Amino acid sequence: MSLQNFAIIESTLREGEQFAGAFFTPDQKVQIAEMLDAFGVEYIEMTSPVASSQSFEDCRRIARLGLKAKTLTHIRCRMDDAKIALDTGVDGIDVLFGTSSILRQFSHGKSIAQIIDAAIEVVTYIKSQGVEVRFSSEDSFRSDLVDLLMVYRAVDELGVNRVGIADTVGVATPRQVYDLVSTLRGVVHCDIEFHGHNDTGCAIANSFAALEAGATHVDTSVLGIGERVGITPLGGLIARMYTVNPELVKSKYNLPLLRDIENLVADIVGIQVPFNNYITGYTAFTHKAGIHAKGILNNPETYEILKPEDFGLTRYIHIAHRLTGWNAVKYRAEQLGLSLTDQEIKEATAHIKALADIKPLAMEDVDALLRNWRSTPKEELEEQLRTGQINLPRGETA
Ligand code: HCA
Ligand code: CU
Repeated sequence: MSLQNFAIIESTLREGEQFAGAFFTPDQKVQIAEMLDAFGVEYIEMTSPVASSQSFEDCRRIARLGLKAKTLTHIRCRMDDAKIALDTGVDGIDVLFGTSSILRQFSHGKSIAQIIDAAIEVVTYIKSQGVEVRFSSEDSFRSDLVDLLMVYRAVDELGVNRVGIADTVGVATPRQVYDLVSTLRGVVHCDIEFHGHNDTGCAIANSFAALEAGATHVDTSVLGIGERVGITPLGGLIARMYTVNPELVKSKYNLPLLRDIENLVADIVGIQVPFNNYITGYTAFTHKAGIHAKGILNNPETYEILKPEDFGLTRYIHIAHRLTGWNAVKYRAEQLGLSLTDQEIKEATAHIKALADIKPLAMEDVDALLRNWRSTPKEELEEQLRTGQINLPRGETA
């Protein structure tokens, strides 16, 4: 059910600020918030206003922009934090408390009863001020299940909008997430949010499992930036959800903006978009092996589950290598406006493969070869290859 009705809590301006390389100026924060809003995320979460005076100012400024997205900030379960958060004018407040025994022992030193008391005070107060409130338990997967459910039930009875499950250390598996969210679904009436770290590469799968089990909200950040290796990446979650219901995802989000948002954030925090990034990595729509290229040319769905055009992107068929096939070479010749016979294409393909066995080829080399194929005697090319002199026709180099 939630797979058809989910919301993104975009936390680049909160979790993302915890990324080692992140420093956002006030104007950059506004720029990121506006782009995320134009993309269509339902919520934008910002660093606690208690963190610093600039954090307070930035939070207040973004809360006043009049974005379509709801603005949230993130605080500890304390009355003084809650009062400051309310002064920023955000639409909602995400409250966090650690329930695991390790955090209770080594971090805040509170018992479960004390946690519930603090939650009652803070949640009741925030609710009385008419803003949304979420209560989340840090390190949920290393918390005792009975403790966790007691806390969630207590805050649900107070009328929180959401409870949150946080895989703070990235330890959970999709099955564990599914089980915990399913159990929680039977205990609380409110919405359920999932926040997952990616230390073992499970963040997207875990978020998806949470939604399958009845969660309603997923936290993301652009390119997944956050504490350590970060959390569920926005683009990766979008790719996952698109495969379930492309029309829904296209109607909710302005997909062609994804690449611009990623480039903006990558630039600000000084990283590259990975080559194999979901959707926008530079090889995400590149097809190489002859069999793949042939399939794609006949029907892109043979090897693509995402349509590049839905994201404002184009596919690329890579033919300058020894795994290529003549269908792909023919397609390229047609793109170049050349009218070679199938026999000529097959010969040219054999030649490309022979050259590519010796050294890497560039696309320009192949294009030059195709353009000159008929005008260059075959024997001459064979001679060049035989003598190890692999310069291409017209002085092009291979
Ligand atoms: C942290 C906090 C948090 C909070 C998640 C949430 C986490 O930095 O430890 O509020 O849902 O991962 O637990 O990011
Ligand atoms: Cu986190």
